[in-house]
Order: sequence, then C-alpha cells, then structure tokens
Amino acid sequence: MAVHVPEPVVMGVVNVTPDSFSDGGEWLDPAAAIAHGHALVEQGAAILDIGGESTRPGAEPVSAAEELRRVLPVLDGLAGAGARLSIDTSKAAVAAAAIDAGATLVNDVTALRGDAGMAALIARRGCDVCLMHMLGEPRTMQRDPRYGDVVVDVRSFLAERLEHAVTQGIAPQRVWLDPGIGFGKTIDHNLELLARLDEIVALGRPVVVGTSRKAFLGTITGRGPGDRLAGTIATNVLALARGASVFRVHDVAEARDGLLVAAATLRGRWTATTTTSTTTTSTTTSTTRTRSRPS
Ligand code: HH2
Repeated sequence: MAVHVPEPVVMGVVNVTPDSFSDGGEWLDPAAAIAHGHALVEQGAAILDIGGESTRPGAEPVSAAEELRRVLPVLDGLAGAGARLSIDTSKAAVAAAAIDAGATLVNDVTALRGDAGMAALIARRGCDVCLMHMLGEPRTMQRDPRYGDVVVDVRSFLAERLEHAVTQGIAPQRVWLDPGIGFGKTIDHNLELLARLDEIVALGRPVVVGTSRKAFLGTITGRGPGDRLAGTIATNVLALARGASVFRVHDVAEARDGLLVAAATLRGRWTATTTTSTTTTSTTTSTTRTRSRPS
C-alpha cells in the first residue's frame, strides 16, 4: 500500500456547549472558551473547530439563536489568534454569522443535508467545507447501525455528497471529507473504516478524522473520556499512515507530537523543533533533514 503521507494538520476542538460527551460545560463561559482556544493554538492547532451544539449520541438539537449566542463571542475572541477558524454547525444561519466573524471552514456533520440553504451559502462565500458521513441523526444514530460493506457505503455516500456540493457551485478543491467515526457506527464499523481509510483518501480530497476520546476507544481500553488520549493518538497515527491529513482532537499538544514523529518516520524527513519555554510553546527551525535509506 503506497500512500502519500500528508503534512498533518491539527484541528483543536472548542466545544461551547453544556453537554458535549467529553468536555460538556468546561468551555461554556465565553472567556474560558477563548482562553482555551488560545492555548490550543500555542500547542500547535492550525485550525480551531468551534461548536455550539453537541452531536453526541442521544443529544437533543438546539435552536440557531442559542447556537449563535454560544459561538459568536468565542469566534470574535479568537479572530486573529493565529489559527484558521472552523464553525461546527449544520445550520446556514449560524454558518453565515460565523463566516462574517472570520470562519473560513464550515464543518457540517450532516454533509449539506441539514439545511437547504447551506450549500448555496458556502458556494457564495467561497469558504471550505467538511462533509461528514453520519447514518441517521444524533438522537438515534447508535441504535443498531447496519451497512453492507461499511467502507464501500461510506465512500459512496461521500462521493455522492462531493458531487452534490459541486453541482451546487462549491469548488471541488474546497471540499474536505470525513468518514464520521462514531456517527451511526459500531466499534467494528469504526475499526474497519480506520483500517481501510486509504479507500476514502482515494476520493482525492483531504480527509478529516475525528476519533478523539470517542466511546469505541473506551470500549477497547476500559477508560473514561478523559483518559482516552493514548487511544486517540494511536488511531490518528494509523489514519495518517493511510493518508488522512486533518486530525480533530481535544488534546492538541500530545496529538501534534505523535503526528509529527509519525510523519517524520513515514516520510523519512523531519524538521527540528526548538522548545523555547518549559510548557508547550515552541518555534520550528527551517532545517529539514532526510534520512538516508539503505539501497
Ligand atoms: N465529531 C464530533 C463533532 N464534530 N466533526 C467532524 N468533522 N468529525 C467528527 O468526528 C466530529 C465532528 C463529536 O465530538 P465532540 O465535538 O467532542 O462532541 P460533541 O458532539 O458531544 O460536542
């Protein structure tokens, strides 16, 4: 399996919600969410994914007004923080206000199926969009999900959504794809998707992976949401090796380190990082070295 190993991009999660599955309520206060976003940028997040509605299994939907009330002050506070801003929403009204506030990526877990106005908005505003696979909807999605071949089914769904986006006027190079780990999937479905992620990467668009702290990691390791970092990094490294390029994580510093070392190993090329403080702040030197390979 010869797969191109992309430069890993870390997307840090900023959940401005009372009920997210792993950090619900921690960043509901706008000042706390803004400080958290800045900390994630310091740790190496190139993108901040800001969301005001939980999509955990069983979550109840929230109104656009409430979502906006949660995310807008946080977007304002993080504009100019040094990372791209992504809005995690399936509502066009929320996406439109977020774009006005500086977001350049719309992370739509419904893949343009949740709001009839979303595709036209993204086409008009010329921003990037992440289209994610989900079977059903968050309230019911974990009730006995079934597929023929999960990878084939998810891949054809994403191919169809990519085509739909393009027919709605969204430039194909603006579209990122995500298999939707944990969204209407059993543990076996998640593991099969990760093991055969190269088949999704073959669609030719950047692939986003969101395994961070998810339940299947807890099922395998016996650990609660706050103790699933090692499992998260293992899945991110495996996904990188299969060609994924964007990693949506809660624990940015550790994921970034794991991905940098994995990418250097897989590519035989590395860049030295000089640590300039005792915490997580660092600057990267420009020297890149290539490992000599035995002929
Ligand atoms: N996972 C979650 C939310 N948004 N977006 C993409 N593209 N991919 C994902 O895997 C994904 C996502 C769920 O994680 P989290 O935001 O931590 O939880 P909650 O939905 O409960 O807020």
